[in-house]
Amino acid sequence: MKKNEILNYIYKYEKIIIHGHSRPDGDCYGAQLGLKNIIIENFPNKEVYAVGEKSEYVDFLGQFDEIDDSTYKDALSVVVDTAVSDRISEKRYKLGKEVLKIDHHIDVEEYGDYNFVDTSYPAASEIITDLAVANKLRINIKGATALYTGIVTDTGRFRYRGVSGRTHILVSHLINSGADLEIVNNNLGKENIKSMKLKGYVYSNFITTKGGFIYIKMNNQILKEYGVSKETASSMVNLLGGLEGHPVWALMIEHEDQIRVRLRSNGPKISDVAAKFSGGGHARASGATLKSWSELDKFIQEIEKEIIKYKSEVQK
Ligand SMILES: [Mn+2]
Repeated sequence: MKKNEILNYIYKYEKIIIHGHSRPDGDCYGAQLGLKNIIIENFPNKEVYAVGEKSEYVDFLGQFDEIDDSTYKDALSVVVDTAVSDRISEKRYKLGKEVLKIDHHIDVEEYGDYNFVDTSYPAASEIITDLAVANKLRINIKGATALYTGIVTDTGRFRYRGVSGRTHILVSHLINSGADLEIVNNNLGKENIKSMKLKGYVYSNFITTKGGFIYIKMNNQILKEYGVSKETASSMVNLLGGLEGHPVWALMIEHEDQIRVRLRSNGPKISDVAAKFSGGGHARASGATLKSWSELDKFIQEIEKEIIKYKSEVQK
């Protein structure tokens, strides 16, 4: 589906319900609440809701709506920032008359009746912003602040590949529309004593391998001791990025019956390894799952192979 067709479905429906993924991040909130506010601002006669799980981290952008099953009657279900249907946080999206997927992750499942996927966008929020700007739709302050937050968080504050001239042009529209940079910066940069102490733990207990992989293991006991949620702990993965000679890093959290791995890289492609371990994602930012710690050695071997491959390619 072409980008300029997306809005036709929004035009067609009087009721639109916007969904995201479970354990939502800044981009998920940004794209959902950004789109919701664009619809409110430009189509005041339409009914629009954003639904899903709450995230403390980006709760400052606004709250999700509570709706009954009956609300889905004749509604368009939009799903943003979610590659696979398993990850859609509100399973009732299926109750909508039709489903429209808008995403920037590698296209592995066309779960929508209409699917727009473009991996050249570093954030789903950038797609939504582009839609608004290209179609001359107004973006209110709430919407602009949400979309700006989505782009800032998914690009690691404009540092990752994928950030382009387009990103900055669209962000300039968001700033001109009143995006509150200070509120975003203050909220994203909030530090509490628990997470600051946990950073100390990460910096003192990481493990490095000969092959250039660096990781930290966390279990329930550690999370309890530091009084942080799995979500907060997971957000620390990038503390391990940038160590000289270690282009791949990970944060591993023990869950009841599995270990969830957040995997990052500043060179080697890691998404294939992630896919071998029940995960996937972007070439340099992926997630994986280990059934138990006994799989860790195998996992490390696979990562180290990718590092070797990358080093030999770079030398060419
Ligand atoms: Mn995203």
